Amino acid sequence: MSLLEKIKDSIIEMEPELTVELTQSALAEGIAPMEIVAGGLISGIEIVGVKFKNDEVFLPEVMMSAKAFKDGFAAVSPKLKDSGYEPKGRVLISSVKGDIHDIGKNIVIALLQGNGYEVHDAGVDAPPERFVDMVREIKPNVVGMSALLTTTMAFMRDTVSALKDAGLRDSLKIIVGGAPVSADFAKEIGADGYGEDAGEAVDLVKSLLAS
Ligand code: B1M
Repeated sequence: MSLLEKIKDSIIEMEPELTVELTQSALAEGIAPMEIVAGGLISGIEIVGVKFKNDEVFLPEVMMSAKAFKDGFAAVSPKLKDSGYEPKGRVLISSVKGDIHDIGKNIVIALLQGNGYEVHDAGVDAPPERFVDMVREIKPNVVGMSALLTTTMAFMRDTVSALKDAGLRDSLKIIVGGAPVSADFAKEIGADGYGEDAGEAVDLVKSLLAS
């Protein structure tokens, strides 16, 4: 089995330490960083994404696989920058103010990274001002907000308003997601789209950046 296949399997098998070890071995062997990402890490997390959608694996497995992807990606990403790799777009994502749920958001991040996007994670409990500051600094093409509580959904609206007030709204697309959020709510607050799950979030980013 090739090293890339081993990396892919280590993600499916939820073995973050092994993923990092194998990624480092692949770099030491001179395999191109983008090949490691595309042929190893992405191949693995994509399979996990499909299995999750089909109810063949469940949350604890996805979280461990997402960690394996994230750790492997962190090991290779400095080399990617050196190799002139161009991401498909830049995404800033966070759980909104008052909300510390981040499991779903982290899966969205892993799949976006797996699909070639540069993702900046603003963490959890991010007030509108943090989004504004980070948008100024990072200049993302897309801002993503996640909320798991009906009480924190309101901060999505406030964040959209804060981005408008700061004159930044027209420079980017806004997507929202999380269990209590809906497509109607997204429309109501002036977001550009709603993703029901991590796979939909990736499709949404792809289509918004293509339009
Ligand atoms: Co909390 N919690 N929780 N919780 N928690 C819920 C959400 C709840 C539904 C449980 C319940 O009562 N049945 C309920 C919310 C009720 C409501 O308002 N509707 C709830 C509550 C009330 C609370 C507290 C208030 C409890 C308390 O302290 N009294 C408190 C609030 C803390 C806070 O945020 N301020 C709280 C705390 C916690 C823990 C810390 C214990 C823990 C979070 C750990 C963590 O995230 N690091 C936790 C958990 C784990 C849950 C449940 C059990 C699971 C959430 C989860 O991770 N789901 C949840 C009940 C449930 O959902 N069954 C619950 C799995 C995850 C993969 O799905 O996050 O939906 P999800 O993400 C999906 C999609 O929604 C979508 O893609 C993801 C992957 O497919 N998606 C996006 C998510 N973000 C997206 C963004 C996008 C696009 C798609 O674009 C940007």
